[in-house]
Amino acid sequence: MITAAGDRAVHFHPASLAARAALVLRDNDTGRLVTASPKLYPHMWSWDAAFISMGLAYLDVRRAVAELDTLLAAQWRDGMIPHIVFTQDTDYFPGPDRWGTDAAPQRPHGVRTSGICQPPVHAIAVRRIVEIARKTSQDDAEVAEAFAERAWSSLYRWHRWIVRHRIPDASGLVAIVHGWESGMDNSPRWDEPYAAVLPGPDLPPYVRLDLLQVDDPGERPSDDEYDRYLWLIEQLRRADYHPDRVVDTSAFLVGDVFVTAVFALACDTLAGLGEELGRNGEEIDDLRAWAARARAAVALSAHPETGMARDRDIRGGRWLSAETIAGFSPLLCGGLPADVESRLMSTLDGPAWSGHPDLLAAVPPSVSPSSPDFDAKRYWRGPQWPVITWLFGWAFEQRNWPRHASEFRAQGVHLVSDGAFGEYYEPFTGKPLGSTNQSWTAAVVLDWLCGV
Ligand code: 2M8
Repeated sequence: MITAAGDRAVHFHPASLAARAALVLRDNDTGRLVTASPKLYPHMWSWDAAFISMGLAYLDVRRAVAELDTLLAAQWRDGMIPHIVFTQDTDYFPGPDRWGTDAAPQRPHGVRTSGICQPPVHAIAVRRIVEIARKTSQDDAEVAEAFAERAWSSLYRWHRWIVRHRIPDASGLVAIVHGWESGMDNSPRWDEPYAAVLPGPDLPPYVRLDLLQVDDPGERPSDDEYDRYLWLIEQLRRADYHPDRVVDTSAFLVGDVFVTAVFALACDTLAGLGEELGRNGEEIDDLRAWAARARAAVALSAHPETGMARDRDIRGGRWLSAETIAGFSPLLCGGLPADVESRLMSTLDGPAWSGHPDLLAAVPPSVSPSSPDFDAKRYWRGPQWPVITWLFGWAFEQRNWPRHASEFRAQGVHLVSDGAFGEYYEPFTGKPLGSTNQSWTAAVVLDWLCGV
């Protein structure tokens, strides 16, 4: 097993860093799936699995494909890809019993899962696996293309589920019913909507296990936040996880600009893949139309001068404007007028974000250090996340901004060069926080260092 380094005086040479990243993925591999991290997250998470499969593709394309096959085997019968696929491990809370999804009629058979979803990055991973495989060998290319062929319809159904069940209001934004669906669990983006989530006296008691796995509870969400997370699960259970009833009854319903931008990117990516594979024209037209609508919704949410995108509290009927990385979502998917877009890019490069003079690595923190909400070590409230840096860098490549893409790659590598594969990093000291040997960090490091 690889021991985490995490000493900023140590800088691994790229070849050793890549070798260590490969070991992290191998050590976290249960055979059926790679857990999100060794202790804190001993199961498969949906968007982690997508990034992990990309990293695996550099090691073994068949193993990469198997990872996504495991995830897709857990797809719900209505099309939703669940946010957690559980292993037998009992060290994570809330586990499958607390979710109570065994009673949901549309659950998958033979596997236990949570009952919500996460950002739809999967088509991006499939695209990347095909690209990586095509550069390695004819055999790998055939394996990856055959997988893309069989995964395509499942991903189309997943995207259709989002359109049918998660675009509930005129903003056109993809809505989430739990902060965990955003992937950015305790971001200040959700402070206002969570303030309106009032846990009932009948919230069943529980014990947090996550705090046992970190050095400092200040790196994780607070107990108050956890009560709200658990209360929302209670509401989802009571709605039997029926997709429309959930949207009607959840105390938390927010149009998420980041998820919407990812959805736009993923729809276009899946459409492009479908064209290559000779798929049905109508489905490809659907995907292109969904991408255009999502891109327009992100642009519409943006502040007309700064270009910063805003989430929409659908329950509360108001726009939200916390200064977080999600504000830059229009840079992921496009859609802003050119002058506004270039202002937004300058803000990202500027002193409140990646250009802050005290950052160890010039990549954007999850919250601006100049915001009153900033907390340098608490999870999604300030630390830098390698996986988010990767996603922006990848999108910049797609958008034909190679200078920005390569700067994000170089600075991302600088951030993780201590070899600890932190889940997230304290932006000024570069201290790895949360879990070490986090699988998706190892995966994006492999793509940065071995990318084609
Ligand atoms: C974090 O979320 C889980 C809940 O889903 C948790 O805190 O217990 C988030 O960072 C999420 O984005 C990520 O997918 C997951 C596993 O890495 O951990």
